[in-house]
Amino acid sequence: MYKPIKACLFDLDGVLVDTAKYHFIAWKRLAESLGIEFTEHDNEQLKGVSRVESLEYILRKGKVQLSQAEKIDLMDTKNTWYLELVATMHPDDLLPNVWKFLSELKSNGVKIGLGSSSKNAQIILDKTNITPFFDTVVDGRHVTFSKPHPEVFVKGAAQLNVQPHETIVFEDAASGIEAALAGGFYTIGLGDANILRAAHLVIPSLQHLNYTQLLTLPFLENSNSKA
Ligand code: B16
Ligand code: MG
Repeated sequence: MYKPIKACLFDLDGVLVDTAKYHFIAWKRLAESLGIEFTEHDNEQLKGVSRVESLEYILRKGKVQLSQAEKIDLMDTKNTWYLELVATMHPDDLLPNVWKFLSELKSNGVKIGLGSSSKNAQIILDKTNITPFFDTVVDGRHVTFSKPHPEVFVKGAAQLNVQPHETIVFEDAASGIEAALAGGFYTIGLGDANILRAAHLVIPSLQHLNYTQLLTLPFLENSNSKA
């Protein structure tokens, strides 16, 4: 017997679209303007992390101390550069199989929610034409605590009127998996199994999953559940 899944909550950056590459370009430009080196490794640490905490990470790395007003200016600058890149996005920028997988969930009555740290999430959903798939969107504008706090997913489940143990969270960031586990959700990590090893299952991307497989995932067997 497999536990039925009533809802799926998706992280955005790195799960549905590859905006991490845009965050990287914009943060690197900002860090270098302050004389601070910014690497791919640094970018990995910032996945799922809020804008303000991302800036704090960079300033800590460069041992730079700034006033609150200066920090706000820098975040605005980074976001302007980031949005210039996002403005070029279109439906082809969805990661492979995303459209098909969301369509399958929708036609089988599985509720769909977004649980993203990004305050730009709605713009990206609109640019890629997937807003109509979502029964709820919870993002950086709606939460007090960022991942690894479970708030974004707990709010999403509440808005969908489902329980965490009826819901799978899809995440590409260690902080996101931690957040979902803290909220009592099933978790599928998308990406590197070393980084996401706490998840119930890790697969390379949504390209490797369809609705039929979702019904018989090993961790949904009643006897073998962490959630
Ligand atoms: P913004 P997710 C996160 O989105 C990104 O992974 C993270 O790198 C970014 O700093 C954060 O959103 C805030 O984004 O500056 O657009 O508000 O992965 O939780 O969908
Ligand atoms: Mg992400």
